[in-house]
Amino acid sequence: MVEGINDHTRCIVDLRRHMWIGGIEEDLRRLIWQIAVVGKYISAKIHESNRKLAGFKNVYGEDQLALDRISDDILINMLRNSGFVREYASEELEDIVTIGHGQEKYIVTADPVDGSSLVDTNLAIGTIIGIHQNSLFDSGRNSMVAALYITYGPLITMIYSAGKGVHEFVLDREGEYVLSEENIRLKEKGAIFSPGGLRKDWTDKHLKFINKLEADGYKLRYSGGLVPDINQLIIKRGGVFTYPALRKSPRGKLRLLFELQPMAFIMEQAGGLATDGKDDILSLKVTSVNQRSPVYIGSAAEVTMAGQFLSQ
Ligand code: FDP
Repeated sequence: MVEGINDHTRCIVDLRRHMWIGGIEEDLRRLIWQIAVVGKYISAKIHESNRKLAGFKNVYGEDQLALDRISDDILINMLRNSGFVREYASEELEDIVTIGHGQEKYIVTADPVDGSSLVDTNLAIGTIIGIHQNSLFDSGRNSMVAALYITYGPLITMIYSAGKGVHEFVLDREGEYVLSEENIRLKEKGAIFSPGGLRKDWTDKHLKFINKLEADGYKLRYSGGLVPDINQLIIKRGGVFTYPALRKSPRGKLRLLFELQPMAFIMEQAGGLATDGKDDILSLKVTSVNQRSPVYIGSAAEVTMAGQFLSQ
């Protein structure tokens, strides 16, 4: 528990106060706060969007929701005016964008609306943010200082880590992010698994790993949205999510900068692991904005076991 917060006052600890008490550096906590506020606007847009497609494609050739573009615009405008951000990279844009004067401390990566294929089904979706201090073309381990994600589900929740543990906040009816879980730590081993990709496209080694989880009685929990699927592991304190190398796409599906680095940062801070099957996600050097990677992320026992199956 953060020093100075006792059980009695816990329920009224909001995000700003939590970061201040936790000793997060001022600019960083103001930036995290501003991004969390953008989550409220994105949530409002989700309600307004009426689940309509905009009818054009993003840089990966996927149908792009008006919602994706609007959310990206809201985020970039806020960051441009924040005074803390010199560069912005988003899954919705082709290149890194300079938005500051060059002296600002941070670079932000964003997947403003992840899980867009779920919007029409009314399943949970999310926003994923990475905050870097150095260059994006480095490893996450060398450049990241914080990460957060917002889950838009029946409740709106925000999980952040600025390198001092993982903390969850719930957006309450007054529009305040209120602390709900502090210093979340995964167990060594969990009970659920979320396997991405089609079984027919998996490699034999990956298939054997999944067969082992099934034989050991792990429960299948896959929503098709990275944010709720990772959030499930964090809140349930363990298990594994994987989007592996596929026969036709050896780099898998998920994007290193926008999806995997932020989730790996949070997962490690919660005592879990995130690898590409061999190396830590945070140790992979980024060479392209669009870089993808296979991923095994979750509690230590399952991610380590995945590595053993893949190296056989
Ligand atoms: P989506 O295509 O709906 O945007 O990378 C995006 C992502 O969703 C992740 O949120 C999710 O984990 C993954 O793709 C789901 O992929 P599959 O549809 O292949 O299961």
